[in-house]
Amino acid sequence: MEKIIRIAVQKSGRLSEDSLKLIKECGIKFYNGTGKLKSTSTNFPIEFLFLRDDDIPGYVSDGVADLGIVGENELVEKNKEVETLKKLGFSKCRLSLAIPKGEKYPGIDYFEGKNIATSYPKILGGYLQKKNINAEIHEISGSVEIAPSIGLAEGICDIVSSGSTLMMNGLKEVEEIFNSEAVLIANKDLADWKKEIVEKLLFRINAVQKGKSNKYVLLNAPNESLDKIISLIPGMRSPTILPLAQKGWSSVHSVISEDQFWENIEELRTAGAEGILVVPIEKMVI
Ligand code: PRT
Ligand code: ZN
Repeated sequence: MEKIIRIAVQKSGRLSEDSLKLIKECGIKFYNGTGKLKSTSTNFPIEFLFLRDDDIPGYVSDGVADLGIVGENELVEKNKEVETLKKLGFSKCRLSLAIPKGEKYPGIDYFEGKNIATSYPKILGGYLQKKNINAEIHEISGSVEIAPSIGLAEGICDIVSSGSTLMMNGLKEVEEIFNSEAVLIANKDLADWKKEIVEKLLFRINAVQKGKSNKYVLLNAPNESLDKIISLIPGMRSPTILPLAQKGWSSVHSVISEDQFWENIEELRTAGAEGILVVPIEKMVI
């Protein structure tokens, strides 16, 4: 038998594009024709299953797929036994309670004895129990936002990203109950040879993620301020210093996290840095 692992990714929806982008950035090539439900990589021992996101936690816990990429909201709601290997940083959203805009909201007690429509009965049920609120959970599978206006429920609990869907439906967000992003999940009983392939994949994902959160910085500086500048952008081991054609000046090359770059930019300029270039990094292995 050929030794390949299987990963379940969403076929089409909010997770698909970023999931496949991450895999491509890891240098993994595959054919993804429309309507295809399965595909094998041509340069990495991995096979893709394209599924509805609702089915991904179950396929991974049953071992039909070894890995999966799914939103934490779906994972927790489905309550399947899997291992979460890594947060992937995309498809960020929150699960929130919302009520009609015109209603006064005194606090979570508002929901006592009320009807709440949601596609996430488990997460909502757990939250209400923790808050000691007795409410009726009305499970529906879609278009949750219209439930109050058609008299189906007094409030809703749904995924919010920008908030514009709530606004368009005359609702306001009153409690954030769960934060979610895409995660890489794995079956709990992977064979050792599968774990080795998963490790290789994780190594690549880490290199891509590190690269994304860091930038390559090049700048020119007068030699007398080099010590100060090196202390501001110390880089991985230490920065590269190259002499400029103009005497008394050097070019400094280093790596810095994007956040730190913005924090240090003023100090760099005060120290005499000029001609500062910030360049994206594709992959980073330290
Ligand atoms: O067909 P399949 O079952 O695979 O897909 P799906 O329709 O169930 O899910 P899909 O593709 O809509 O979302 C997949 C995952 O993306 C979700 O499980 C979340 O983890 C994540 N995600 C991120 C979102 C959103 N952002 C999001 N905005 N999922 C849904 N929404 C919807 C939300 O339901 C609401 O209708 O967008 C609306 C709110 O968006 P805003 O920007 O108006 O607030
Ligand atoms: Zn779904």
